[in-house]
Amino acid sequence: MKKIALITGATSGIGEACARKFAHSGYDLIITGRTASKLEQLKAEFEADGTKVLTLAFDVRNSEAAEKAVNSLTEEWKKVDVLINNAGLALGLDKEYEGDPEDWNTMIDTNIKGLLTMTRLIVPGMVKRNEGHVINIGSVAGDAAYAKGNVYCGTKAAVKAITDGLRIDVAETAVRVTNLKPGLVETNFSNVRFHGDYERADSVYKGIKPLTGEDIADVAYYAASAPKHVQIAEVLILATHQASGSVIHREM
Ligand code: NDP
Ligand code: 8X3
Repeated sequence: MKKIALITGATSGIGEACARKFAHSGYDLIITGRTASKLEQLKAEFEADGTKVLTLAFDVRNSEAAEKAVNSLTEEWKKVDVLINNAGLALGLDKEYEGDPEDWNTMIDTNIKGLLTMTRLIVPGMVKRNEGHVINIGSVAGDAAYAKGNVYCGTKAAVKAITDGLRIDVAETAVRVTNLKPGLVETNFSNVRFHGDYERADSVYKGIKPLTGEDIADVAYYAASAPKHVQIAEVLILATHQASGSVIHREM
């Protein structure tokens, strides 16, 4: 059996690009997300190239569904070498005192609690086997808040602290822990953030060449394939004309 990568939120954007990168680089895959049809489409694509693929369709906010999905894996498939905690989203861009509490709950439940659920399910096996790698998709948004980013930025600041905490807690093992912090990546992210307002979503990437999911997948794979004694603890990946969460040079 080849190495196994489990990728949450593999149906789109960064997660889909990571799935493609790891499949083409010799990993077998467990791909997850809520959109079962897209998971099946990716499975067919990767299997045609000789990759073994399992699909697990569940909502990462539902810890019971996540546990059931992971428990359905055979002992062989439970030996996950790389966990990419990628499933996540931003909802809304509003002043904190005007934001929608339902959006806040969804972001907190997905970006923080969903990531913790998957960590709790997969990392004990890594610790027991004394091998494995957790790659959490944080964000430049977790380094410093930007205008109207409040709760989303808060969830990614939490990802930073939770990733650092895990790295401390597995320091006596050979398990590695990475926080990948992208800046602007053109995916479905802004369509989701603006609840399907595609024009507003497009404006996020106006006047700047944004990163692609593939750019982030390349860095994730680099971290996973570094020599065993090398732990890529944290990487901030920005488009060339982005300097921080709030400093973006646009050519208009
Ligand atoms: P996309 O919207 O393209 O992809 C998001 C993925 O997350 C989808 O596969 C979606 O799958 C999955 N997802 C969302 N909610 C849930 C849920 N409740 N349960 C299971 N899966 C879920 O966005 P990106 O690829 O850009 O985002 C991926 C990660 O990267 C997120 O954590 C995001 O915060 C982070 N990020 C994005 C940046 C960007 O500029 N795009 C920059 C920095 C970080 P499905 O709908 O099938 O459930
Ligand atoms: C996504 C990047 O800057 O839109 O985390 O928050 S940003």
